[in-house]
Amino acid sequence: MKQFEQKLNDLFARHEELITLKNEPMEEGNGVYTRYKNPVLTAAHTPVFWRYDLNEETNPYLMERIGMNATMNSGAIKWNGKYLLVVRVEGADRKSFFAVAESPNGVDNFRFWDYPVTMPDDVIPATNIYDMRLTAHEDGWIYGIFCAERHDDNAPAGDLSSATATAAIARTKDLKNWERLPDLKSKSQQRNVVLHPEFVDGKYAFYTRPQDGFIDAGSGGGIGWALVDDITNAEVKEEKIIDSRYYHTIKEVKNGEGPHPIKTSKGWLHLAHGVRGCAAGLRYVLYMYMTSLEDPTKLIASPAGYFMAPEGEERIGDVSNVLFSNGWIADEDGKVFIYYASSDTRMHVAVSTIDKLVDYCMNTPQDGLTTTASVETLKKLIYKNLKLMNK
Ligand code: BGC
Ligand code: BMA
Repeated sequence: MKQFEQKLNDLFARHEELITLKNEPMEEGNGVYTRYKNPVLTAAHTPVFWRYDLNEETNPYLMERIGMNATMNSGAIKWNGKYLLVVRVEGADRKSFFAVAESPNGVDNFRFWDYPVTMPDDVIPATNIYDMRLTAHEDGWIYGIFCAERHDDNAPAGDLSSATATAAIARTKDLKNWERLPDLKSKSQQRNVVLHPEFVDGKYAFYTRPQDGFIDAGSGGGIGWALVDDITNAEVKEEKIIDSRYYHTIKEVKNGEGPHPIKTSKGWLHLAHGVRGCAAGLRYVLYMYMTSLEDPTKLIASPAGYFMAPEGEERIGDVSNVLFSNGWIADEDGKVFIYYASSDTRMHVAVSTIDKLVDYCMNTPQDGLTTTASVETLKKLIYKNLKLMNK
């Protein structure tokens, strides 16, 4: 066999080995969820034919031509019996794009569809798009809400970093052909906007995240809620904060809705991210909360602290100390696949059940917001346990 052909075969064989690797649950855990051992997607999982020119005449050294940097913050949906992620793939050029990866079981064997998503532009094209939340809405469409980022042209000359964030809206029936609707109009910048799956009072309902600037949530008090009459010309008129930020918590600096909440008999189950600042930069962790079925703006459970935080290799990456999730899948049998990215670099899965997650939300003590309150909460549990242990 010619050398080029041999190298090509090796490349495909190694890739195939990587993407068909069987994933295993990790043994030790806290009982709430089970992490899986291998990341479900990394940049190396992207197809060989995205990265290499396979023609010997135009690529005699068989070198990578288009580098892929990361696979992260993915929307998720179960579709035709398959577990689909709409992945935020980031090229070596720092542009993110969406691409669908499909798995037969939700934990391994994720394979990218041949082509990335061609997302139509809004009137003012964005420079970068990322972090899609998928919602199969009761109106019959699958919506993708994502962040569209543009350079802030009001910034002083030479400032090439100031940007604006808006919530972009697109919809599809097949996850291949996307119809772009106008970006969500809002007084403030928006990131982490999510569409609620049901109509509320006959309107579309959005989880929002008002923010003063591109990075700063500032006076934006937390995760908001807004009703919208017309999805084809969506505008936030009134915004109500439903999950607030607090001093000295894991969501002191920012918080944002993850994927859309899961409907359970006890209420809407939410996964979100919380951010605090420290000497090492921003630390992103995942947390949960629940809202009422009768009034989805009413908080009914708010377990203290984080639900998941970066561990081991998860801590390290392009933006270290970050866990971020914008996708999960609740299966028919009550199992929940939580897809999360670590450090803006790779995708992982953790598995739990609706019952366990509801139990976690309802029975994890709330944050008393002071050391004194936390110690009192701890003492109550110790006292109960010691009595049980006859001590
Ligand atoms: C990045 C996002 C990040 C945002 C705020 C964007 O330019 O692409 O990953 O969340 O900035 O830091
Ligand atoms: C953002 C998010 C994510 C990202 C995180 C950390 O604000 O929207 O895109 O994972 O920062 O960089």
